[in-house]
Formats: sequence, structure tokens, C-alpha cells
Amino acid sequence: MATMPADRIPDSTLALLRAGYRFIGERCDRYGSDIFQARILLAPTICLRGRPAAMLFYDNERFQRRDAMPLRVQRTLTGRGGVQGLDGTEHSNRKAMIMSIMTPTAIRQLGQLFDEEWRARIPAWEAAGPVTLYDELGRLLTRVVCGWAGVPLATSEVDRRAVELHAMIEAPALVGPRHWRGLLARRRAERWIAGVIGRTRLGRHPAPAGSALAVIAEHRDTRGELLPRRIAAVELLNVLRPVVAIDQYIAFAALALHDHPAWGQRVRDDDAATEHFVQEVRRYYPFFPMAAARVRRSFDWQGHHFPRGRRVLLDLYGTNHHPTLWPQPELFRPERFAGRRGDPFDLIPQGGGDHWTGHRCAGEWITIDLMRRAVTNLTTTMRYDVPVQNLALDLHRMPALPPVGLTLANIRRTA
Ligand code: HEM
Ligand code: MYR
Repeated sequence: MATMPADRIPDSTLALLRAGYRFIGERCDRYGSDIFQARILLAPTICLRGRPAAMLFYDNERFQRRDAMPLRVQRTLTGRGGVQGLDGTEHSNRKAMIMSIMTPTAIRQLGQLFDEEWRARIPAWEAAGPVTLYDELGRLLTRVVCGWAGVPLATSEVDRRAVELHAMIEAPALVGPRHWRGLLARRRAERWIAGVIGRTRLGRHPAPAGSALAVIAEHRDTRGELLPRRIAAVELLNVLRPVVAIDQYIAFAALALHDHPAWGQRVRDDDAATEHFVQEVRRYYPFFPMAAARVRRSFDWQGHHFPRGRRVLLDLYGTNHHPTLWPQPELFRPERFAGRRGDPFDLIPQGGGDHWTGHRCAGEWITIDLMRRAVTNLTTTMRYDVPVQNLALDLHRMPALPPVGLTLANIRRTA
């Protein structure tokens, strides 16, 4: 058996929180190995990066998701009892429910709503002076996703729900007040959505057929039972929250347009260039740092032993920056996607493998579609200035800055 390189310090959790997105990659570079072990959250943990590692990690025979996600992440970002922590037939049943919402027609409807809202918002931005893109898009996406999903939302409620959904996304890797804010936000949001599910089931709130609300409220599990209201709420929030999270990627796209102005010209009226640009934003910018699983049955891989029950972290960011997969990974070069064949295990910002049988992100197509539309809106429907501000990428924080701060000024309509 080969010896797995290992961190020497008794516990690396703080080092992980401090190093952020580069934690696994830095150690892999230092050890000259895409696999190493560290104690994280007081337990031995195997860390992996790269394409072969991603193929291994998404093998359902070898890994399970039960008890894999750290509690602090479940209590804020994902909730408990949702699809992320299921295995086997329970997972396939629940995942089929979520994937049934993602039809091409539904994705187009969401996109059209998004475009309409964006255009309708421009006059207010024109009048407002400098706007923080992340806050503006957080509110816009909250309105759009609730309308699309069939969730009733009074105008007076938009701000509060947008803040709650943002708090859940920001909290998992932070400590202190910003973590507590995420705990509270999740409790409130689950109560809100459980109420909506309850009223829908009683026929007090008609949910449009095929909407996320209707599908989840009416779904039957493997035993033919409706989901408990709280679990249904976790699943509906698994659709609402991440659509709002796309604002981070849109802010990164705006940052990339600012840093690489020639691409602002190239993406205009060029669908292929826009696609490459969006894929490079998803590859290059840090978002979901790593995925977590546990060894289901002991096995050996590349001469290393994986004992049953061991937690394993796959470095999503590090795989997207792996030097053998991506020449000059630290350069932002959308043209690297021209002629590149799709591969389920190399570009994995939203997980790898298969959407139905595995845990790959259910919202990947929605994400790509809304990012494409956002890039078109940023480059054709309006003009703006980017005032002097600190736009240096901070990879130490998860989620990374600057999306929270990116400000646009002097917005004016062009179309
Ligand atoms: C799972 C990232 C947007 C719904 C995941 C995973 C990642 C991810 C890394 C976990 C993969 C794994 O465990 O192996 C992202 C990022 C997004 C995004 C960076 C950008 C904003 C969305 C959207 C939706 C969505 C828009 C829904 C509309 C889900 C669901 C899962 C998931 C339901 C759980 C899948 C499962 O466990 O089978 N996402 N996601 N995500 N995502 Fe996303
Ligand atoms: C979603 O809302 O599900 C999509 C985007 C969330 C990104 C959150 C980024 C920071 C998370 C740190 C989690 C560590 C996981 C082991």
C-alpha cells in the first residue's frame, strides 16, 4: 500500500477556513500528489482533486452521501433531509422529482421572466446612481424564481426573502454572527415554505401544473407517501436558493467583462463566444469549493486504502484549475472552450458525473442559461461604468469576494 501524504498538524479545519479555495490545491502541489489525508472537523478526511479523482468520487458503489455534509453546511446552506444527503433508490426517486422541473420549456420560461425583469429594472437603476449588482440581482432573482416556481410573494416581502436566501448561501463556511444569521435565515425560510406547501395541499393556494411548487407538494416517495412538509420545504428551497445564488456568477461575469474588455465586444451577437465566456466564468471563478461523501465499502484505489465510513472531499475549484486539464489554469481564456468536447469529469463547478443517477447539480442548465442572458443584458441592453473599487479576487473567503461589493454606476439603457 502506498503511503498517503498527510497534514502533520492535529486538526486542519481552521487552516481550511483560512486558506479557502486553495486549501486542497496548495497541499496537493506541496505533496506532489492529488490525494492526501488531513484531520478535518476532528476526523481523518481524504482530500482529492483531478479528473480520475472525480470519476472515483461519483461512483455510487463506492461512496454514499448519508452523513457526509458537515452539519454547519446542512444547518445553513442545504437544510437537512433533502436530496443532497440521500442514496440509492431514495435518491433516484427524489432526484427524478427535481429533474422533472427542469424541462427545456420551463428553463426558457424562467429565462424569459429574467430578461423581462432585467429590462424593466433598468429605468430604476438609471435613476438610482451607483448600484450593488449582487443586492439588485438578489432581489430580481428572488422575484423571478418565486414567480416561476409558483410561490406567492408580496412586493413588500421581496427584500426580506432575498436577504434570507443570501444569508443561507453566505453562512456555511463563516464563523460568528454571519454564520448565525444563516442559521436563523434557514429556520425562517423553512417555516415560510412549509406554510406555502401546506396551503397548496389544502387547495388554498393553486400551484400551476408543472411548477416547482406543484411538483414538490404533490410528489410521492418510494413508499407512495407525500413528503413531510418540512422536507418538501427543504426541496423547494433547493430550487429557490440556488437560483438566487446565480447572482454571484453574474457578478463574476461582470467582473470578467471589466477585466477583459475585448470580450465585451466578442460576446455581442455571438452565441458561441457567449457560451465559451460563460463556461470560462464557471471554470475560473471560485464558488462551490468542494463536494463531500463517505466511503460506502472499503476499497483500494491507486495503491491507497479507503476505509469504510471515511469522509472524502473532492476539490471542485482545484479540479477546474488542474494544470494537466487546463493549460495555464490561472489565465481567464474563454477561447479554451472552442472545439472542446464536453466531459462530465473535468469542468465540475457544479459537481461531476450524471444529473439523474448521481449528485451532479440539478440546476446546471438553468445556471448556464441565466448567465448567458445576463452577459447579453450587460453588454447590449445597458451601458455602465465600474467605479474605482477593490476588485481583487479574495480566495480566502468562501464564498469568495468581490460579488458582495461589486458596484456599477451611471447605468443607462441602450436598447
Ligand atoms: C447540487 C453547485 C445552481 C440545485 C449542487 C452541487 C454543487 C452545486 C457543487 C453538489 C454536487 C455534489 O454533491 O456532488 C451549484 C452552483 C450553482 C448552482 C455553483 C450556481 C449558482 C443551482 C440551481 C439549482 C440547483 C440554479 C436549481 C434550480 C441543486 C440541487 C442539488 C445541487 C437540487 C442536489 C443534487 C443531488 O444531490 O442529487 N449544486 N449549483 N443548483 N444543486 Fe446546484
Ligand atoms: C446553492 O445554493 O446550493 C448553490 C451555491 C452555493 C455556494 C456556496 C459556497 C460556499 C460553501 C462552502 C461549503 C463547503 C462544502 C463542503
